[in-house]
Amino acid sequence: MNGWTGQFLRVDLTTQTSRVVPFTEEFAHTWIGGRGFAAKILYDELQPGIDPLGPENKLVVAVGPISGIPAPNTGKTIVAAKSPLTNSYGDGNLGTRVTDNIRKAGYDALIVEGRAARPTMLYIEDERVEFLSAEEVWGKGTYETNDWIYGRYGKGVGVLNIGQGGENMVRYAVVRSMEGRSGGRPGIGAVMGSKLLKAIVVKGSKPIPQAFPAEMKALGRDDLREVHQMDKDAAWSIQGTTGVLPWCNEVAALPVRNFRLTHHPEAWKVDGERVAAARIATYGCPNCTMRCGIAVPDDEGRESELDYENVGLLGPNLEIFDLPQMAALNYLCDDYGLDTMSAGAVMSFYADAIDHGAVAGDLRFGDAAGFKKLLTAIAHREGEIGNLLAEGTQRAAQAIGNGSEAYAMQIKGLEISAYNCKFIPGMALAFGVSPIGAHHKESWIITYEVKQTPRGSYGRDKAQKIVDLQRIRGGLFEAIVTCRFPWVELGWGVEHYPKYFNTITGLDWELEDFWPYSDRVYALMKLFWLREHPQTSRRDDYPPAVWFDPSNVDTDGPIAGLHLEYDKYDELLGHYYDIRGYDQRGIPTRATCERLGLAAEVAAAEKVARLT
Ligand code: PTT
Ligand code: SF4
Repeated sequence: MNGWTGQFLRVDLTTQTSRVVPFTEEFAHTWIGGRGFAAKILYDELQPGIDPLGPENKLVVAVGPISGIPAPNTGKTIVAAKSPLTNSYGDGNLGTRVTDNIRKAGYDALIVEGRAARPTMLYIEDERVEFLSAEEVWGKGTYETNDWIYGRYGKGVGVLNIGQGGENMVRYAVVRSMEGRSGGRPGIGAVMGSKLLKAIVVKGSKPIPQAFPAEMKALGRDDLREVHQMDKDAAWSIQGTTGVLPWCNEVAALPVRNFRLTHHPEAWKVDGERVAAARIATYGCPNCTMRCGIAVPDDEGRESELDYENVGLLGPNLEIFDLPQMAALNYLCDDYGLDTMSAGAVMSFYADAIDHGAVAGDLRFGDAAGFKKLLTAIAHREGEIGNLLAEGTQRAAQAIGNGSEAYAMQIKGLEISAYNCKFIPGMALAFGVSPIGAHHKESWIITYEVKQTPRGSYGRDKAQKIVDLQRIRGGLFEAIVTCRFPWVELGWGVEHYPKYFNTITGLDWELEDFWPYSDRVYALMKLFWLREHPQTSRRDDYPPAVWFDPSNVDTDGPIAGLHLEYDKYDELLGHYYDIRGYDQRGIPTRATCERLGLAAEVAAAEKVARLT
């Protein structure tokens, strides 16, 4: 089968056994790879209601047909499981040398089941699968663990590992790879920890099956060169994603003080220019010339790799405007293997709850030393507060009560990315309808909305734009599994990707042929949600109450006095459901599911939940 190895590797940590599972061409063409494979496997194999941190949960590591092929930015891999934060399908996409190694080892996905009896490192080299002791690095951070693995196997192997956050099952622990990549915001690192799986190491030696390898080699080489030139012209990788911060500040979209404020006069102190000036190293994923991982020294001189999301949520949102201090929080998240975004959001929520008198405490916004101590307590689940905040913002707010749910900045259990949507209705909706919780990755409509439309409008065009972007971002890129940044940041045409896909698989797909696939996988993620949350309503697709609150409006700047409106948001949500063919609870109708080839999946959902 060209383009796919045609095989998964199923590994059982409880019995320390493994077996190769073949899949059909029809399966490959229906689910393509990456997120499609992961969502389908988890939907079929997990019983509804299982504990995401129990041995019944499964970890899926999946690549797509383009992953690992020398072409622009193809070094990405999906890590997925039932999320401990959302209790539904969760995944993340990280740059790693696992990507090409797993395909060269002969697999398109790993399915890891059960729970090891003691801390374990899984070693996979082609057909060889070993269950090795990881006791020596259990309790250690991700940097030391990574070095320990490189010391044994060299730097060419693919590594996925967790830190103390994952070991202690902090619900927003991530999976780490290479020197600075992280993925799996919805707690995929915690799932690894629950299985006592400290690391996965993959090494492969076989060629990746391709229909036209010589043509792909030439195409990939030429396109890598072109993207590199575009990147140099745009000077994009000098600031990486941190370059967007001044714009967010200027248009009042920055999260400041637990999203209370939307801009701050000191924000420039942690912006892209300051990050570029402090840069001491640059990192990138495999097969990437854009190299957006900009590292700066933290307050102890340690390399800390920054992105806009990390800066936004660990800097302004905690009112920390000192770059080395903020970089120290980022470094700790990376070493403990905690999601920077959720960690920043949960700490800002706690400081806000203290501020409001909802809970007693002496932590204040701006107290970098206090936040550092708190992060360490969270990663180790130390003390009542460390343990509580390790549960994530939604659960912490439920425990604290006293009205704190209104400013718990999460949707469906996942903390909101660093875009303050107090008066950006389309982006608020994009967060609201993201099937994995409030992640910007599914549909980043904010620039279209702020630059090209009346910002406060709630027109159907915005719902349509969200669907269009979801099809490309959450659909196409997460299925073929490549980085979307050449397209997002440099304008590298999305039509290049079917070209790679066809050269590798020998198929003849147009761009539009990917949309039914994208719609299928979005509908499946929603059915997953429904099976786990049978009482779901459209309220699950709403952002936090503070964005609608007239007493929470800005008093100055471009959106002074403005806020979201419930009835208009609800109408926009209705448009989204309508375009997608979902009912008014936000669930795909039976007719929609059947049209997308999901008849069996709907039947499975109907066993536990009512469809219209
Ligand atoms: C991603 C999320 C993001 S999205 C960021 S910054 W971004 C945060 N990065 C973290 C980090 O770093 N350390 C840490 N301990 N936690 C972190 N949490 C946050 O995780 C990432 C890049 C980025 S940087 C983005 S937008 C793009 N995301 C892509 C995507 O989702 N799909 C895709 N096909 N291509 C993408 N390209 C870009 O990749 P999650 P990475 Mg990450 C240190 O994984 O779970 O999706 O969360 O993967 O390899 O580090 O690349 O301004
Ligand atoms: Fe990785 Fe950044 Fe390159 Fe994308 S642009 S592949 S995230 S280094």
